[in-house]
This record gives sequence, C-alpha cells and structure tokens, in this order.
Amino acid sequence: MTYVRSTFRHPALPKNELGYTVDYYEGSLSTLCAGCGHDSINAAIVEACWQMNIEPHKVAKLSGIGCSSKSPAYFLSNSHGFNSVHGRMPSVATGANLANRDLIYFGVSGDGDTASIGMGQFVHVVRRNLNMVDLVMNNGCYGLTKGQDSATADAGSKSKAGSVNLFEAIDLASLAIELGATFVGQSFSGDKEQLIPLLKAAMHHNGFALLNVISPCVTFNNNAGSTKSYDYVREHVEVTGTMDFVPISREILASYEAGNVKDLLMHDGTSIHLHKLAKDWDPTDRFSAINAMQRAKLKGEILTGLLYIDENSNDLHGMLKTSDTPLNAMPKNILCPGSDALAKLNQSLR
Ligand SMILES: Cc1ncc(C[n+]2csc(CCOP(=O)(O)OP(=O)(O)O)c2C)c(N)n1
Ligand code: SF4
Repeated sequence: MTYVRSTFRHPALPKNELGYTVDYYEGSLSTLCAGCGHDSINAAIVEACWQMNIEPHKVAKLSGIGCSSKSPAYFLSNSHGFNSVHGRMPSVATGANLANRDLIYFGVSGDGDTASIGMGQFVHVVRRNLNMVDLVMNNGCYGLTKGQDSATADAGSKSKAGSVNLFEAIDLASLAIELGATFVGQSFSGDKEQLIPLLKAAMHHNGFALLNVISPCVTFNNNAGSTKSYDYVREHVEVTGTMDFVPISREILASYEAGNVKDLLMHDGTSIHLHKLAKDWDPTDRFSAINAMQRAKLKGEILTGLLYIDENSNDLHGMLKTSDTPLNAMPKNILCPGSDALAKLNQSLR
C-alpha cells in the first residue's frame, strides 16, 4: 500500500463520449489492505461508470459502516455521497430516492452490515423495489472489526484463528429472490469481465438490483478452511452464463451458438445479451433461478452471473405513483399547497 498517488496521467488516455478520461471517475486513495477484494470491485465500478458515460454528479453513493462501506470514498469522487450508520443505508437510500428520483442510487454494503444489524432494513428495501443498486461486498466476516464470522459465513468454514463456524449461512441472493427482488446478480471480485456488464445492467434496471459479490478479506478470512478465500472461490465458481450489456445506440456485436442466447430488454431500451451456460435455468423465471441456486449449493458451488431479472419491474415510485419532478425542483405552491388543501385532505380521511 502506498499513500502517494501520482497525479500524472498520460495525455493520450482515451476519453468517453462525455470527454472524460477514466481518472475523472476515480475516488481518493484507498486505505484498504493491499489485495482486499473490495478494491477490485471499486475499480470495476470506476470502469463501468466511465464506459457508460455516466455524469458522476448524477450518482448518489450510499453506505453503512465497514471496510466495504468505506469504499464509496474510493470511486466517483465527483458524485454525491452519504456514509450512514451500520446497517442503515437502505432507509437513507429510500428517503433520498423518494425526494429525488433523478439520480442513480448506488449503495455499497458489507455482509455484516446487510445480513446482521441491517437485515431488517435490507428485507424491506428489497420488497419495496426501491430503484437502486445494492452491492454487497461479501467476505464472510466483519473485516473492519478484525474478522469475526458474519451471518454469511458457511457452516463448517474455519476462521483464521482455527474455530469452526457452527451456523447455517444466510444466502443473500436466494433470500432476495424469495422476497420479490427484481434483479439479482452474483459475482466474484476477481472476475472483472463478469462484474462490469453486471454493474451496467444493475444501474439500468428499474427497481432494486442486488449484486452479491464475493470479495475475499486477505487479512482475516483468506485462510485454508475458509469458503470465502481467493483459492476456494476460484475452485468453486460456476458461471451461469456470459453477458454483454447493450446500450441503446450500439449494435449487438458478439455472436453466440444458437439455442443458448437470450436477449433481455430493459425499461429504458437498453438490453442484456445473455449467453447461458447453465442448463435448466431461465433468468426470467423466479422458480428456475431458485432451483439453480439450490442445485449449486448442494454441489458446493458458487453460482455467478445474472441469476434473476424481472424485465417488467415497477419500482417504488411507479407503485406509489409519485411525482416525476424531484422535490427540490418543485415550486413552493405545489410543495406547500396551503391550509385549505390540508383541511380537505383531513376531511377526506375522516
Ligand atoms: C451500531 C454499530 N454496531 C457495531 C459497530 C461495529 N462495527 C463496525 S464495522 C462492523 C462490521 C463490518 O463488517 P461488514 O459489514 O461485513 O464489512 P467489512 O468490514 O467486512 O467490509 C461492526 C460490527 C458499529 N460501527 N456500529
Ligand atoms: S480487513 Fe479485510 S475487508 Fe478490511 S480492508 Fe483489510 S482485507 Fe479488506
């Protein structure tokens, strides 16, 4: 780890359609341990946003507490950011999103943050289908507080100190599908090729998009016996399929064998070109996705890729029929229609 970052950038660095080079999407220098999976995910987020020509000021980054929750400081320094309380990111995201639907809401959370103290918030933000990306950097432990087992640690996995975890793991991806999630992807921090299109698709999804990304903690949970170590994950990953995210203006260039290709249309005209590898699995069928995940679990495999998507997802704004105009752009007479309107409303509720 070095605390000095060169400000020199090659003058011929490629620019995206907005005229920005990739460093415009970076954040401050990471203070995470060298080799931490979280940093690889941060690099993938930077790359995905640069490739998608996102204006950084149109993004709101939200997090709780943990090494993972420090991550938003390390990407998109020109975006809005709110580092909230341990496990409480979803309620902050809900408030912000309902007030201003014009931003891309990008939540980053840890498995401790999400699956223990934040579980109550997580389940409700899933079922409300809030339009946001929730990326869980899942290392099976509480990295920031020195490596205690988290609720996603597999039963039988061994900590660095040698103790064996006795309890069943909470599988966030399966749980999200059970709760009605409309986009569920699973990936590995070491697989940037898979992660970047997944991130792009998640950011274009109209509703709650969970990305459960296995992200090894090199300092506290990368030992033999851990099921969240680099070696274990590399040996047990089972990829459901490869995918390209296709922006509206581009043609589909990849060619695949007939029979295994599925084109998924997103609400904004973008699409996902999916090349399925896993048989007996349809990512638009909730039961099929759950079955594929259960089968993988029985074989001790970690299923990655886009696991489930509801192309016709209706987000919380759609369900509540809220105004298209963000609150900060509404004139005062609409925001505060006066005591007569309030009296009428009260009367209608009697
Ligand atoms: C309300 C509250 N309870 C407990 C803590 C202590 N604490 C800080 S981070 C953390 C767990 C971090 O683990 P995780 O969310 O998995 O993130 P990681 O550090 O592994 O990325 C805990 C228990 C806290 N900061 N606030
Ligand atoms: S303690 Fe673990 S999770 Fe935290 S920065 Fe270090 S390697 Fe990453």
